[in-house]
Amino acid sequence: MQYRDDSITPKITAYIGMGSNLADPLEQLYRAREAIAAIDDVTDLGISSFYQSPPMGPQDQPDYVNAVMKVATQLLPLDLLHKLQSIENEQGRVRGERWGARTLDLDILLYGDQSINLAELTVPHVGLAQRAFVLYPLSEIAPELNIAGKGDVKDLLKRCPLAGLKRLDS
Ligand code: A4P
Ligand code: MG
Repeated sequence: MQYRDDSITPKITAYIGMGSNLADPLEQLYRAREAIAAIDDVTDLGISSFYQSPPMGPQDQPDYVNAVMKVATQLLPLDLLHKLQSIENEQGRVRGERWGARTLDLDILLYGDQSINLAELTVPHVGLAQRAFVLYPLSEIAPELNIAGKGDVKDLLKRCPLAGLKRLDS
């Protein structure tokens, strides 16, 4: 954990992309939300509806369920990433082939308006502007969002094919 002074560190609004396609995906996402909300110094500011979509990447895997969660935090980006990776591991994430099936995937989509280019962390998340399973849930909870260098979420959404995405009844 890096040093910081809580009295001067502002709270950052971050958006976390959540995905699962194994071992009861909806249940995985419910559990993940609770685990994220329980991280010290993370406040749950809400979650989108849940969306089902066919896999992007290898096709020999089940459909995914995705959602986007909004949080406020003073955690530094890498500290937040490591907390999210611990939650993935606790929920049985096994890292196999890239874009392969997983019990839980937690991606930092946005961290305030910061651009981060580290070996371990790219923010905004690389696929953000092209993926229906990210843009639809994100636009639900942040319809007025502008993503630096990419544009308004509303406009990105208009250009993004649905690709089989369906909103699940809650
Ligand atoms: N990493 C870099 N930037 C970030 C970030 N912003 N948030 C690094 C989280 N991690 C980030 O991730 C690999 C490495 O990315 C991490 O070690 C971290 O340091 P991973 O979760 O281990 O592997 P991955 O998820 O298989 O790879 P990748 O490239 O992150 O895949 P994506 O972009 O997460 O896509 N189809 C549907 N329908 N729905 C999905 O949610 N998801 C994927 C995975 C594929 N197909 C899908 C879906
Ligand atoms: Mg990932």
